[in-house]
Amino acid sequence: MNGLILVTFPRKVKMHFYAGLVAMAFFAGAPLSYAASLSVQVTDNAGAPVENAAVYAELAAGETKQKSVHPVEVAQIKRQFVPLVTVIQAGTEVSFPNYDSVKHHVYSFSPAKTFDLPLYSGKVAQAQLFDKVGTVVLGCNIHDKMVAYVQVVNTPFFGKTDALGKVKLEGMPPGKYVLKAWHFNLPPLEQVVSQPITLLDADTTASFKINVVKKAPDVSNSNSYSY
Ligand SMILES: [Cu+2]
Repeated sequence: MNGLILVTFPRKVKMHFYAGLVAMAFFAGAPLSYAASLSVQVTDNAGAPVENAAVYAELAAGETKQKSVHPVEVAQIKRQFVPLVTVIQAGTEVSFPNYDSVKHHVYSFSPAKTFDLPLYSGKVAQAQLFDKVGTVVLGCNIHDKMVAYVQVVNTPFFGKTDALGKVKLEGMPPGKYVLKAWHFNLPPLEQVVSQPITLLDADTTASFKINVVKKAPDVSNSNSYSY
């Protein structure tokens, strides 16, 4: 209803009304159709940007009804999983197409999703439904160095940081959230860090400084087979 009123105001006037109406609607608990965004910066303790952090905002009041469960792919290219990190909402199907000439055998022992796709080529492996929240670590039985991560979250508002440690979550209704960040190089018992955040307008920013342990780049290939 408020949205219909807003479109009739000139832009500058609209901005002032917008903030007020958003706050009113937010505190009245009215359904909202506004789309705010949240820009998040993730750095390590030294201030360096952290890439491939999963960042997601859960509504503080509980589960959102919105869904973002478009099927995604974790491919195998040149004996690596691509991408290294995937963030999805619970209920998403993930397929594992193999673009290599060698076969792969993709598996996970993680409680959030345990599965096994015996040796295959091409796109024949059946898509898997990821319906539980948690971290899923993917491996390949043939190539020990292959690893990838799927962070399954309980919200449609998610993303992962780029090389500058930045990510923008969009299409969010104003409200109270718990903003979370996950990274595979965080110590095992603190892999998810969180902070409360309130979205009242379109330009909210937040930052995380996380305690990642940088692993040395692994250039050795001695454990992988050549078939
Ligand atoms: Cu493999």
